[in-house]
Amino acid sequence: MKIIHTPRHLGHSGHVELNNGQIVPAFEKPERVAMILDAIGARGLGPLVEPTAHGLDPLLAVHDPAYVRFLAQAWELWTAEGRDTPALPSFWRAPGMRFIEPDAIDGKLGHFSFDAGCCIVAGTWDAVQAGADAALTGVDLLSGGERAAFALCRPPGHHAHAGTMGGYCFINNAAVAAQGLRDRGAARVAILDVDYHHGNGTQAIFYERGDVLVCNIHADPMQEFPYFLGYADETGAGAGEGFNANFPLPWGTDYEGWSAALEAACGRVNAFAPDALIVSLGVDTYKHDPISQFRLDSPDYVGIGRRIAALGLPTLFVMEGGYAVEAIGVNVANTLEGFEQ
Ligand code: SP5
Ligand code: ZN
Repeated sequence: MKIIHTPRHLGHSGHVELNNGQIVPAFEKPERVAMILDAIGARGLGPLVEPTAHGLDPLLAVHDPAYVRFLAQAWELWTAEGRDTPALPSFWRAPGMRFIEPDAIDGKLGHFSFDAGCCIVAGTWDAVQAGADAALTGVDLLSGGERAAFALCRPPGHHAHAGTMGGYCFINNAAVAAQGLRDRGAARVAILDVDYHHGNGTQAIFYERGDVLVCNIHADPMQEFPYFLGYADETGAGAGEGFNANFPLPWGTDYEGWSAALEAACGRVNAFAPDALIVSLGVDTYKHDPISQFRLDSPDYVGIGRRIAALGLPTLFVMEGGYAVEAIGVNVANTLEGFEQ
């Protein structure tokens, strides 16, 4: 299958995050993509193709205009204050405070974020746009009749809401792609999110819609980030009632427990009979992931790919998380190989 990649992700580098009460180098770093490319090359997967530019309209189809404007201007506004350090939010509103976009960049950073996981540097916005273009190029490939494609997006996207960044995510690439497929004529699109963390942004964007089914398999938010969304009783609302499915699992879950949830999620996808499938592919379910607590092993990803292939749907894989750099390439390549077997 075609792998959509551009080196423009390299602009999002040298950033930091707040972890265990300390500012540390970000876990979400450029080496992740280098390792995936190495493994893809070693297996003869591919070919690699460059994303084509799709502009801002497809982003604005799922994101708020004020948020996209903020992302485009943030670095300029931050450096205008005389700073050259990475821009990290550290002020947020509490319930009872006003939902307002301040003029000050520090206020804007808080207004448009839900954690200190999204750090902005000079090349962040260009990398983010390139990632969204990769997802949209995947949409083009599926619309053109390809059975599958892999958008090697970096930074990831599934934590980003319509107007909020968080969890290393700025633009929700999977949501942009799902809407892109709808706009290209797909009546129903399913999103299967297998990242270790709940895809809160994707869920929120489609929560009141019946045309996009969102299924999430993830660490129980009672124990794990993003904490405030991803519970089993979140089933959709309004026209979207019944079109959101969460499968929260406890810390320590191994492939036996995880694959049972995958089976249930695949049942939901099948029943929905979508025209296309988007897989939010995170491999932070891996047993040695530095920030995660599941116990999947590298060979398990072959089984994941094979089970997803058995759905028999045009499938766009969109890269999300995975922070065990030494194994991320093997785990992603195993998934894609399992799919193609
Ligand atoms: C796309 C994606 O996978 N984003 C993940 C963002 C996770 N950010 C918060 C993680 C909190 C982890 N706490 C780890 C404690 C390690 N001792
Ligand atoms: Zn994750």
